[in-house]
Amino acid sequence: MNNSGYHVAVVGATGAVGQQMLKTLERLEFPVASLLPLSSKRSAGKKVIFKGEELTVQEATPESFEGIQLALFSAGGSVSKALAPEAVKRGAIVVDNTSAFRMDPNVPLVVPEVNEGDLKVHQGIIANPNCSTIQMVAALEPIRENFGLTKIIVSTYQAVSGAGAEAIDEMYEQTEQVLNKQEIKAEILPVGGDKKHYQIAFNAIPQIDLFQENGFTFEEMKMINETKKIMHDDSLHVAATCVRLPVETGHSESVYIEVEKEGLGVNHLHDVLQEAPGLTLQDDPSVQLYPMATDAAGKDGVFVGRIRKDLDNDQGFHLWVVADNLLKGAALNSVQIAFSLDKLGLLK
Ligand code: NAP
Ligand code: 3JN
Repeated sequence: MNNSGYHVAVVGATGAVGQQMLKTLERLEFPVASLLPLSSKRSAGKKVIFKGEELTVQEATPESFEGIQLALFSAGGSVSKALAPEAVKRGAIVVDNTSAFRMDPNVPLVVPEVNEGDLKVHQGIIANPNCSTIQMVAALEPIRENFGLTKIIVSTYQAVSGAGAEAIDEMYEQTEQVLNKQEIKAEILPVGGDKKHYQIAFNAIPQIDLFQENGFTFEEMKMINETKKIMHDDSLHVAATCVRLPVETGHSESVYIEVEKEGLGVNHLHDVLQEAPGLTLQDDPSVQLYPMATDAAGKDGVFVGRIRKDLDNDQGFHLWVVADNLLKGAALNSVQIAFSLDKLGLLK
């Protein structure tokens, strides 16, 4: 394809995230010498477009990674567990978009604006955090850095595209079924592997991923554990409630925080957020300016608004944080990790 750049494989190239990975590598002009799109047997032989060229999708096998320098994985945790070590064995660096390795102490869990330095010590696999975690830590890190952070309580309003291409189809099909007064078929959401499925059209489902023994869902536990790991603070109090909404793309979050510093005003938070890389402050109630999923969809970065000081706690603040879950929440963050690896001389 090209003599300069890296030999890159995208595992899950036919999926909702994988498709965005191809587009983001192209759009941000990551140096790609060759691109290998991989999927399951089902999609082998299909075509994907990269830089105007039709590429044939191949079934992912251990041998697929011969000669690959960078492998971006987003084909589910079981695929990553089986194939990421095979890619590493063959000399590739893996950026894994699943939860398979995120909490492994030998695996850096990275949002470049927050903890790029963690990339320096790795054993071949770098983990991309959960989408809901990424946008929250990107928004809170400048506050933590400047004013300290002791507590986070977050409620999410997550788009269906976070649950994959089939969940997007299910939302549109059910919307037509409701409007046409037909029987509603629910087969995917809230989570493929659970006993019951519920209507997402015109609904809000307070379950993302499977329930854990402590009553939190796995998505909620990902936000809690990943945030502490990325911010290097086990003593940080974090609680999460994750909810699925009938929005196609763009996760929104209502975030309550408590800071260490006393006597701050909203203006102090504005000042640090305005300067922060990858963040856009959209906060002006006088002109009804605040972030919304429909505006954030298709855009890079994280949008923050509705910042209020708590009425009872001097150290408490409320924020509204929105981002495209397939871009900053997944594909863009993975490609930014790849750029960071390149910049730090860690890609061979
Ligand atoms: P999706 O639209 O359902 O796509 C799944 C992709 O994985 C497809 O390309 C599929 O290929 C491929 N795949 C499935 N089984 C495979 C196998 N055995 N070997 C190789 N490829 C296989 O799902 P998605 O929304 O893109 O999400 C994919 C994964 O990314 C999720 O499971 C999750 O782990 C991760 N993810 C992470 C975030 C985040 O928060 N950072 C957000 C969303 C997703 P076929 O076309 O052959 O089926
Ligand atoms: O539901 C969302 O909005 C985000 C979903 C992420 C997701 C979906 C299936 C499996 C993940 C993830 O990245 O945390 C996983 C997983 O790998 O555990």
